[in-house]
Amino acid sequence: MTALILNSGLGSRMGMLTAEQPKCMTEISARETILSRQLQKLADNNVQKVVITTGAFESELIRYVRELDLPLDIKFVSNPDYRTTNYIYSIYMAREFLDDDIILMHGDLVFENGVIDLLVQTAGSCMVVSSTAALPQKDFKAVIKNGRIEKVGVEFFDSALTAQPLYKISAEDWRKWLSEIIKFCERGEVKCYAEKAFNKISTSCNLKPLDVRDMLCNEIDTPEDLTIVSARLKEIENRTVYLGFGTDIVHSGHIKIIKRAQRLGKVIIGVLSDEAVASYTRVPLLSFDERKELLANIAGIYKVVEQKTLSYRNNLERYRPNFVVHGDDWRTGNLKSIREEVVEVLASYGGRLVEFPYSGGEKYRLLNERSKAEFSLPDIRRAQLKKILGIKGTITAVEVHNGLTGLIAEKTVVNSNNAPHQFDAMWISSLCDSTSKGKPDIELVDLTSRLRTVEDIMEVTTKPIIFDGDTGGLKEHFVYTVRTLERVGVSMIIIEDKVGLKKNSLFGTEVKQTQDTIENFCDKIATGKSAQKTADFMICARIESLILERGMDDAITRARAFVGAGADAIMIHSRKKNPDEIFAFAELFRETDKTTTLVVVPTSFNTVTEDEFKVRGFNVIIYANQLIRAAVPAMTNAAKSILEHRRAKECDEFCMPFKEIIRLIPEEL
Ligand code: SPV
Ligand code: MG
Repeated sequence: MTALILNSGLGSRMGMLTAEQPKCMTEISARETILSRQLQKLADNNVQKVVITTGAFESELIRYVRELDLPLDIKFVSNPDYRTTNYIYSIYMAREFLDDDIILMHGDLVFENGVIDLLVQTAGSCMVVSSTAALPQKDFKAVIKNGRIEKVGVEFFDSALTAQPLYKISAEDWRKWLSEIIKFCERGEVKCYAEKAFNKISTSCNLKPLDVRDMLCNEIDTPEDLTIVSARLKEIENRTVYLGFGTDIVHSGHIKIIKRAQRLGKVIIGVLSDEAVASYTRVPLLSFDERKELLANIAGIYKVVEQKTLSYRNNLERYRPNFVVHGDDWRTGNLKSIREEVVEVLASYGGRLVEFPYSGGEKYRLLNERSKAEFSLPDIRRAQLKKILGIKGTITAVEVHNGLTGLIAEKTVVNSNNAPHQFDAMWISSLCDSTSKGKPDIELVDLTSRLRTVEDIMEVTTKPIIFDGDTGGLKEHFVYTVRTLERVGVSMIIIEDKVGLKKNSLFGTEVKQTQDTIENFCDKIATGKSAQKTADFMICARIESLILERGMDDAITRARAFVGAGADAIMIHSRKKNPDEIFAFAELFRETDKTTTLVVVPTSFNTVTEDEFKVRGFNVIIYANQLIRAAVPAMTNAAKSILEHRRAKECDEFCMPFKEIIRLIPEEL
């Protein structure tokens, strides 16, 4: 591609401004002249070859361009007869350098980035027009028929749009136009516009109108034009562009989008808070402060601000950017409703959404996969529970008992309140692990077997794991349990203050169960805490006083003692339908302890919402058995249907097609 800039003219309508230098050297801002801006825009678009025709003040022009020292290969072509000829003759003089795709522009044209970006991206030949500008009396208009430009000139008004002398012309079309220009000049027609030659051959070319509507693209002919264009440029330079950023890996695809955004205005980056990121994907590997620092240090960023929520609304209303830039991938999927809200807020004040094709190439997919894989490493996964508790305050966990339920916990996302919502962690329940093996929940399934379940789940998931450790067994055994779980990457073990043959708590006092003494259980907790090697692993003491109807005082006394012995968290359990005793416990506990993690398993008091638990001071809400309870009736019904109909057709109606199940399963581990 070669750019041809026509700079031979006198520019006499500019008065004093062109008394000692060519018009193209007129300053349009404190930093730019018409020409320096044109050349910079070409360089930005990787157009390296430039031909400049010269005439008046030729040596000043050449010296000036050399001093600009731009990464361009510039050829100067003199039109010695510039006083008596028009630019058709300058083009004729430059003809030997013009055997390429051509960008043709007049030397007094000022345009914003969007115009040249569009021009360069457009395939084939095009000329800049505006469907929103009033038709000028004396300047160029383009006559458009069947989507093609048939005539260009000042004299056409019918079927015409305002046109600007800025073209991109394919080598093929250019050859036709240039050979007509040569014919004109060689028979002495050198005082007309080059467009007169184009009009002769236009039907054999395919010159399309490129409608830039209200974007800045104007010639400067008079000092009045200069005042108007300079003011518009100032306004354009003050435009802001907003980009929301949630990722903690900044790759070349992001840099490309940032660079494109910078061409629209000053870039404000909204760095998503840790909580906002965690709400739609996973806990970020890098904290908010680290991500902010990283982005603030990318060259040319105007401002970096915090975006506290997934919703852009607050920041858009506060900063009122002219543009929001985003990859087009959010048109579908989890962020679709966020996008719709952005469009609505932008429309309320006249902002615009600019979407670039998402750089979802294989390279970036792999990068993403790799960073996700980090979460399956024991050290990283183990630390996630404390991290996410710190970020969110209150989190949820769902029961998992094998790889498949692990994948359901990992991947199930719903859209609620305009944002994606998912579980934060997984609970490996003793009840469900035993049930899935067809065994009672009485500490019969030994640790080796339970670890097999943990391993199956870990192999295919990344979310943090909370392990149901039953009573923890003998203190001497508990030490090994803690070390093993910690080593494989489990984040928290919950042990209940019972001894002897443990039965599931949901039986309450219907079965014989014995509570451990405070002293013994404190000893077990303290021994476990001193056995662990990292600061990330958590031991939670589960209090059975309410289940065994020993009263609130006993529960509170135990809670305080267990925290004193080193427990990182307290789980209070109840099997009442009514949550009153759970709420009463939380209130009493929080009177003196504001920080210890409080865990709840709302199986029987299942009407309480997560928000209410949060308000009452709970930090971990465990849905302890719902997946297996949902699966058993579904499987039983399928079995019954096959038996009743003596075939599988009827059962298929409530079966998921295997194609869909397979989608859950990762191809590689
Ligand atoms: C489990 O899920 O195994 C539990 C919680 O221990 S509960 O069944 O409610 O006792
Ligand atoms: Mg259990």
